[in-house]
Amino acid sequence: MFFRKSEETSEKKAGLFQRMKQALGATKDNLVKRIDAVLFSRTTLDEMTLDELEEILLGADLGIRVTNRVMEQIRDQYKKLEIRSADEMRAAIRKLLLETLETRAVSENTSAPVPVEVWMIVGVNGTGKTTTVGKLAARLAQDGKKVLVCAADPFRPAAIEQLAVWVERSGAALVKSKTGSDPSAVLHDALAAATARESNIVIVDTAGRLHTRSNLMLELEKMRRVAGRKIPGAPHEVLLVIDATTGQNGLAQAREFMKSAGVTGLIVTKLDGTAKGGVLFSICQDLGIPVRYIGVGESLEDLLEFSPDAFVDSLFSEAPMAH
Ligand SMILES: Nc1nc2c(ncn2[C@@H]2O[C@H](COP(=O)(O)OP(=O)(O)O)[C@@H](O)[C@H]2O)c(=O)[nH]1
Ligand SMILES: [Mg+2]
Repeated sequence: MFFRKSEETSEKKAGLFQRMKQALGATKDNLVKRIDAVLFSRTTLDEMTLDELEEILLGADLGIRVTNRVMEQIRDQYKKLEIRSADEMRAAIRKLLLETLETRAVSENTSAPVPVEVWMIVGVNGTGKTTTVGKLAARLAQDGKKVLVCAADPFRPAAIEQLAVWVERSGAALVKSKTGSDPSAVLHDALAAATARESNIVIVDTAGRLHTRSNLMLELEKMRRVAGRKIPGAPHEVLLVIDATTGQNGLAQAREFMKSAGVTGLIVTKLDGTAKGGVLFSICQDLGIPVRYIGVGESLEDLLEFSPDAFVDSLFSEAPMAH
């Protein structure tokens, strides 16, 4: 039994890596294949090569800050003759990009185990919060956790119906708001239900907008206070969802949430739908907190745990084709 399980695990890992690779195909074409085309199509590396590389990084939505940081170091290593070949250049870029993703964790969670963990999922409308809540519920339930989902976005009844189907299918429980009711009141009910049912984890879906942006931020703050009063240390995670297809624009919106929502981690969605997945490097560097999960499709199993190594490997793993 034990061996079977570990076999299954490594098989599962390989499957997950394949799924990530497939989802990142367009980004890979737009970033790594173009880097390879520039590096391996000529016999010498020169200033023009460096300029072209810079353009590729910008074109793949890595943003000015990441591009400048990477290119400064590449130019420096090139001048010092530490980089002398296309292979060395490719390896240096890969290493620098990996370093961009290695953000430090906000706080190492060393506190005593709590009876029930509360995770709030926040972000702009349409980024994929509700979908992600459903995926997370399924995932954590599969890991043997007793999950309760709190649907606290009062403005999207149709979305709640969809969420209800997923939550039910995954064996989790759902506490939902009545249209127009106060999200904090729903959260209050959900936390009471979680305590009564001895749930291990509550995942809270929130609204992406209320009447105004500042109203939303105030409501999120209120929800955090309500959670903290009912359960020690709650919310234990506030995960900000960012839609990769919105690029640098989505990053600007994310900064607003960073200011007041107490964000502890990131979830980057829709990486399957864009050639500009390079924005993830920019997100990591600019926001400085860890990406926890990535969304790679619209179905229940399309949420992967994020690992910097796996992400960079899935972009760079294939040897460059001869040109
Ligand atoms: N391709 C793709 N679509 C996604 C992903 N995550 C969410 N979506 C889609 O994005 C749309 C908005 O999602 P929703 O969860 O309602 O966003 P919310 O407003 O933040 O709650 C839906 O059509 C989802 O199917 C993803 O990882 N990949
Ligand atoms: Mg929603």
